[in-house]
Amino acid sequence: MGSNKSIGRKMIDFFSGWERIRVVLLGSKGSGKTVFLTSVGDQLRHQVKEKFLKDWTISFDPGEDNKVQEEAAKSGIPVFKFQESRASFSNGEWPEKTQDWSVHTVPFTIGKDKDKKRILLEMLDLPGERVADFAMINQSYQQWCSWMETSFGGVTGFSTHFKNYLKRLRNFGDDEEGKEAAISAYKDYLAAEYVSYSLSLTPSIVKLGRDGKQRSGNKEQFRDALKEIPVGISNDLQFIPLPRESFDKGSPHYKWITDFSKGYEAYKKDVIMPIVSWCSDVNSLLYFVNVLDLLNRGPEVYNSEKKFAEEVFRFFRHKEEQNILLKPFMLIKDWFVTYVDSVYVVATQSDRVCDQGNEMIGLAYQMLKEVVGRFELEDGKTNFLSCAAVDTSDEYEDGTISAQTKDGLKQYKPSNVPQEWPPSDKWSPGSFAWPNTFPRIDKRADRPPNQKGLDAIIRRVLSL
Ligand SMILES: Nc1nc2c(ncn2[C@@H]2O[C@H](COP(=O)(O)OP(=O)(O)O)[C@@H](O)[C@H]2O)c(=O)[nH]1
Ligand SMILES: [Mg+2]
Repeated sequence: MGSNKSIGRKMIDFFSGWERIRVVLLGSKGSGKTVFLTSVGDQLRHQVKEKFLKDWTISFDPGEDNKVQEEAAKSGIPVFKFQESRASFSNGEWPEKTQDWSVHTVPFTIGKDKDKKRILLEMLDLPGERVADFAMINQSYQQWCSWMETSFGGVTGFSTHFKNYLKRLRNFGDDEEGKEAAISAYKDYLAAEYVSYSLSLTPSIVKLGRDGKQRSGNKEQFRDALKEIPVGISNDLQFIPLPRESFDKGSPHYKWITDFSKGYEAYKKDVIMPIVSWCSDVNSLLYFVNVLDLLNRGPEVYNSEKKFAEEVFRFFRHKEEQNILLKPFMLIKDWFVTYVDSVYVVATQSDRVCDQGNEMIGLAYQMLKEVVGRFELEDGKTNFLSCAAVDTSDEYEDGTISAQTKDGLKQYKPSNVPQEWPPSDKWSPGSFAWPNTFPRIDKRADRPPNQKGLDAIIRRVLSL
């Protein structure tokens, strides 16, 4: 087994008796992170040797697991509700979206001949939207404001909504009423931006809540809900971005800065730092793409997700670039960067099509090869893969599959996955359609669901 850990981490591992491996699962809502987390947890807890890591023996000790889960709960990061999620598989359902970000820790021993290791696999389920707040790392309120303005407003920024918001701010007086109006204008902006995938939807708490519970509905419903939702951790600790000119002592909004800074710092400390410090020492980044869903939804959603992925990846860098001598300078240049040592892109839900995993990988590759290429990782530290974390279908030689759909058990021929993303003028939403399928009902709790491709992913993650 390979290892590429920092000396500090090696020491911690040595004293705790565990080799800790950290993974961030990143992807937009519905890309399959929760299902993956549940299935992997189950495969490791109840290894079926012919089907999962067959040249290795995995043993799992429930008593030890209890201790580990108790420890994890103390960290302040939500603990993944494994049992609940796993139980939904048994009932032929998908896990509910009640908790959208959490850490799943699985302790196990893996061995081959005399080579045995106690591994603590820690996987963070991170909704892409939360990454919007990563720009706050190592930035003061003033620096963050200026970053927001440059990225989304001003001459260079790409959000007309943000430019609009900055313009509206000028109309508001410097009193309490003016401040309320400014916060409300920012909420209008958030609602306008809500429909697009954008890192400008920050603080992400407005959309994800504190523990990742997604607010849904259309733009109007979202704006309506925002009436009750503070922009920050509480009504007294709200903050909104202000343009650079507000930081001049003579500016009318200068006196809001003290309060907004306070709200900003509290938000950073409470909501963002626990996640970011968790992410500061990550082995692998797994980026999930729901290729089939993107094909179904058409070019507009594809483009916005692609751009979103590009923005999100800017917050991650390859660990080896972290040169200690250069670090003081890097802090200025890359204030908000998280380091990883391998990046894998995973095209999910391959069981919904028949034997077309390679086509799915091809599409994910076309979409993300440039962003992933920027990491300049060596061979083996980056890959494009596909999986069906829960394989819901049986495949037949004539290219048909049979699976449980919302209309019951159906045998059908799924559409072909194209070799390339279609050109925009020939691709409208709905030109492809793959039915949603459901897990097969199986009440046995000691047998993990069938899967495809998890083996290859986990071998890389564990450096087997
Ligand atoms: N057929 C199939 N559907 C899946 C699979 N993984 C996820 N899905 C579907 O995608 C939905 C969203 O998955 P989830 O893991 O909750 O996505 P998340 O938002 O990224 O955590 C599920 O409710 C399923 O409908 C899979 O392996 N096979
Ligand atoms: Mg989820």
